[in-house]
Amino acid sequence: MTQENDNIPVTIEEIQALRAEISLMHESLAHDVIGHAPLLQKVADLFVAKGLDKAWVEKLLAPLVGSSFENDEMLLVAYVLEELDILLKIKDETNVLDKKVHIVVGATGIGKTSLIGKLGARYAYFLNIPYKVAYLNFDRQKVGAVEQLAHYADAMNIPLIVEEDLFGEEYDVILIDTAGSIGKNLSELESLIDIIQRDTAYSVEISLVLSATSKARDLERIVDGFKSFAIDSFVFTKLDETYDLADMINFLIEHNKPISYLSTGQVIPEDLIVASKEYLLNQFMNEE
Ligand SMILES: Nc1nc2c(ncn2[C@@H]2O[C@H](COP(=O)(O)OP(=O)(O)OP(=O)(O)O)[C@@H](O)[C@H]2O)c(=O)[nH]1
Ligand SMILES: [Mg+2]
Repeated sequence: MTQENDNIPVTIEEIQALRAEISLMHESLAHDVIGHAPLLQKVADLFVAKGLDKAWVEKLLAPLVGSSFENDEMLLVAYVLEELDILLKIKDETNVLDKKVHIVVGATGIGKTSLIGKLGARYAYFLNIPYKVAYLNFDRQKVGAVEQLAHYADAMNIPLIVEEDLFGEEYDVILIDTAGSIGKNLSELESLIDIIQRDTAYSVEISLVLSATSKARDLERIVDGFKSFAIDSFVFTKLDETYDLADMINFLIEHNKPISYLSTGQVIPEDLIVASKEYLLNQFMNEE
């Protein structure tokens, strides 16, 4: 290589292409290495059969060839679980010391309004401190959308407020329900968020609701559809409808964002749990 060549500026695209190439080489190397270590191969196969991303598992296990772990199956399984435990992020249920507006977004029929119903009851009645909670409906498209939330509001004695009430700052937690197909209301919701942040004392938290029954590519498509929002946490619903949490776990690892709640059924307010690594990993390992 001449001196001149050394000075040619490298573009971002070239660096990205090199990275991708190195990553591919790394993957195939990991695959070869594991292929020569029967027990590592067995443990890799176990997790791949459970649905974890093959390249991810192989890259994780390959460096253990020749280590003291190599001949201990239980240790190898524990090692992968430990890594998952590190990578999964949980959003602690914050003490609502500051006033909070919690906006729930997500695809149609995923369980947003049910979640709002459950969260309202939780904050108002089931925590150490009874928070002053209100519901607000931002679903301007679906006929009957207000009625569903109004029904929960009625049943749980939680007020259903309108946007102007945000300025009264009377509540600790305001839960905002949105339309599944935010579509043309996207900019309206964005400007509501701006107004809340600028003109009220509330902080804004946004959760993207996803279904544990959705396939990997659906999850990607949905998260992409909501990328203009600063998503604070994911909520997964319909955990009662599937035993296979692999797509969800791969997704959480890939996106490196915390999960806050899990919805485990249709019963309001009971079928809601605060997300935990123990629960997710137990479910993942004990699928049947
Ligand atoms: N099995 C199961 N069903 C659920 C769960 N959460 C919600 N559902 C059901 O899913 C259906 C849709 O729930 P909604 O809460 O109305 O969903 P949504 O996202 O508000 O729907 P849109 O407003 O139409 O976008 C209802 O029949 C709920 O009872 C869950 O965790 N498990
Ligand atoms: Mg709804």
